[in-house]
Amino acid sequence: MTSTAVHTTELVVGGSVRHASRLITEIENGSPAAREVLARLLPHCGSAQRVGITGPPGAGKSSLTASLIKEIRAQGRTVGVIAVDPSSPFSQGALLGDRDRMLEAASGDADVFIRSLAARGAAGGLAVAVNDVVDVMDAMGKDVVIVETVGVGQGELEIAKIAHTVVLVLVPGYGDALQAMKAGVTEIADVVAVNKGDLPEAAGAVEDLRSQDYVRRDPTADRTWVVPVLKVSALRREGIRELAGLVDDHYRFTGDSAWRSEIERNRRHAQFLSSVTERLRAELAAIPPDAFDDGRFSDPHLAADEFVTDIVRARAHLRAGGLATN
Ligand SMILES: Nc1nc2c(ncn2[C@@H]2O[C@H](COP(=O)(O)OP(=O)(O)OP(=O)(O)O)[C@@H](O)[C@H]2O)c(=O)[nH]1
Ligand SMILES: [Mg+2]
Repeated sequence: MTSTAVHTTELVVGGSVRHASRLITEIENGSPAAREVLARLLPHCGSAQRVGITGPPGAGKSSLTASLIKEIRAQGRTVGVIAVDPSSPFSQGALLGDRDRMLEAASGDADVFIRSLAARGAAGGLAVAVNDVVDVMDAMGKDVVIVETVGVGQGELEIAKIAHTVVLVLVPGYGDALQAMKAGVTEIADVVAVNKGDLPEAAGAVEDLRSQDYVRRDPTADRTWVVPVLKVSALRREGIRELAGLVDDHYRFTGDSAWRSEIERNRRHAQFLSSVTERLRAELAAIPPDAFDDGRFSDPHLAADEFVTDIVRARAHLRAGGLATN
């Protein structure tokens, strides 16, 4: 296995789409073999600019991503795209459409690598897979890695931990929904793109959003980033260059202080937590109903308390005495 892992690592770092695709499939299936390759890929990671594209269903995230791909390629930079499928089975058809649209943008271009990831199972599991696939594309040498995810609930918060820059895509005419989306602007947006700017209601939505100054605070220095609100139209390809420019501005801004290192550290921390959560979930699922025939399940909360305390105690024990021998 190890020699295969070394070989796969070399090929992926060399940019092989075929081997990267195969590895991503293994990651999706939760294969432990993929972990060995990922460990070897890590030293090759860290140069990709990670961009998150999120927003409500149908806001035009995929259309904007397609436009951004063209813009980034025109600048001579290479792109990886991860499209995280919405979990709703009703969007199956739309997903194929998404992919086709993006593939059209990338047609025949070896420097664009697009992968869809199925939002199977728990949110934690998805976060593990998305992060790992980001690392694969980073190690392949992609200059920019874009992650498109539907901004409903968990996905929206997770993308903020993965990306350097989160673009929140909103659309005019949402009414109350737009008000609800403002929470997302406050919490995660680094750049707001009001898409479908070709529609007459767009101007009002932009004005509404601009009337409040949304800021992100640099956790490492006394400075703030004022969240820009930009009107774009993926359909007419208007405002795309400006959008790409703002994403780069934000990326540079975080690079001008210790903020960037903070972002990297927070991402690895989140990745660690979701990896632990995912593995524990699998272990716990294997506990059968007759695991405690001593009747401990008669008070499930107490049983859980004892169980968790045991794990934490074992961990503390390891930390105290096990490190030197490890
Ligand atoms: N008028 C107008 N329509 C647009 C624009 N951008 C996208 N659309 C349309 O909006 C619909 C949804 O676009 P998508 O790009 O699939 O949106 P999405 O956010 O990726 O959708 P999901 O991934 O399903 O959440 C499609 O019918 C697009 O043609 C735009 O700038 N103007
Ligand atoms: Mg989409």
